Amino acid sequence: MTAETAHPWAVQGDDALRAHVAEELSRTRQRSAQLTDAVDDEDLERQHSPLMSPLVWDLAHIGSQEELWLVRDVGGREAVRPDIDDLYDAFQHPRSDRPQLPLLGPTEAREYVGTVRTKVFDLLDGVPLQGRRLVDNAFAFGMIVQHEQQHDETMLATHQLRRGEPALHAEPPPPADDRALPAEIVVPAGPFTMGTSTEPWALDNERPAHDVRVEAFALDTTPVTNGQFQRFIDAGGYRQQQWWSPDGWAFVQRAELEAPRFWFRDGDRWMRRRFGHVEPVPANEPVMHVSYHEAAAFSAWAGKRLPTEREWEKAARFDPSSGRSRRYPWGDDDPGPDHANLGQRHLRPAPAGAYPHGEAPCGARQLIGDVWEWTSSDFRPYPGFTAFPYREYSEVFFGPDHQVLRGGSFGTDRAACRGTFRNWDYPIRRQIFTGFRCARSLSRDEIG
Ligand code: AVJ
Ligand code: FE
Repeated sequence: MTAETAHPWAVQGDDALRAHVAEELSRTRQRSAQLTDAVDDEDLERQHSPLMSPLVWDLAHIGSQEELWLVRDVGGREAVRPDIDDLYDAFQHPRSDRPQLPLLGPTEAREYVGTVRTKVFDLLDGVPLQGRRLVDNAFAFGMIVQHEQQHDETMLATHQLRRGEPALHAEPPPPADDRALPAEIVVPAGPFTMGTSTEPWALDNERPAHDVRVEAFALDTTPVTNGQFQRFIDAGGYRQQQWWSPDGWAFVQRAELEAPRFWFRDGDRWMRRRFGHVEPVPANEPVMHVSYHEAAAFSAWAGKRLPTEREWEKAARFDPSSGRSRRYPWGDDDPGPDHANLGQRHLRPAPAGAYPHGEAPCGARQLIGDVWEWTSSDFRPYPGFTAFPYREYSEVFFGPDHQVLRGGSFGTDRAACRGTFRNWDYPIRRQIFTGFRCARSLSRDEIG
């Protein structure tokens, strides 16, 4: 029998649910507007990296998905722009080709997303939120909020790739707690409930809840820092084949890697470019912009390994006092500013050891927010998985090509992140806000 904490939807009653949807849609649109208003039209249409779409593509794609699911499907309304469905179908055109398409310009794209949103607010008043799986608990609206937030994080990654003066601004994150933390914590062996069958806006790949057994393991209390990663660089780790998998070694040779992306040397110190600022690499901040291969090589060099996805989720959700899995490391409350660094509130990860109120029962910190964390697991369906509402969200990505990322980054919104949330990417990707922490299997003596 699976054991999730009972977490009734904080929003109770039909009117409150509609109000919550409206609030989440508006809050999210403000972020999309901020990301796209921060630069001029030319910048919006330019491709800042072949890895990314022009920002103006992301903006109209956000509107296109909202039109497809909310205006047409949920609302049963007439199509707004059926002529542009193909342009904004991510499966029709690879990111690198998107600048060549006859895309909507910045003014047209803004008008389009505004028109769609007006129709959505209009239909939100009257549409039934029950009786059909797509609308139960306003799921389709939650899916569209998350979709827009995911593209906002993608646009934030485009901002990081963009050259030029800083265009975005935010307060610095909170400092590390001054109490000394142990380097690693231990999670005892035993079963726990992974995934969810109760979280209303959880996406298909997080479902259903199922019990898995996890052997005892040790996990780093915090993500690996820049200072720790620099010791690997200084020790020659990028040039020593013994730490790398065959694929990792081939990649590091071919791409001639010698440090995380956006780092460069200035005399004998490491500098980095961060949203247009050039600054010394801060030693106590979680490392980011490393590929899975670099994370795995560091772990091997440190005598450790990356956690499996199961281990990561058990550390983040399992509450030994109740035997249940919770929504977040701190419990079942929605993330607040004291729990985790999310939502682009800050434009960088907080130092390792920050967010004492976000600590998990096992003692691990910063599992949610700051940096995505590579796991050693590839992206697979849970037992009992069914694609919903479309195969192209998760199912077509299952298999050995994608590695699972957990926990969200400073650029992930709270609506698009929870203890069960699964992200994935190719193991060579470095432009995303991704770091890692190490794990270790325990020897028989340590288990006692
Ligand atoms: C879940 C972040 C891998 O951005 O590629 C966006 C989410 N799916 N539009 C991505 C997504 C369709 C997806 N990730
Ligand atoms: Fe999308």
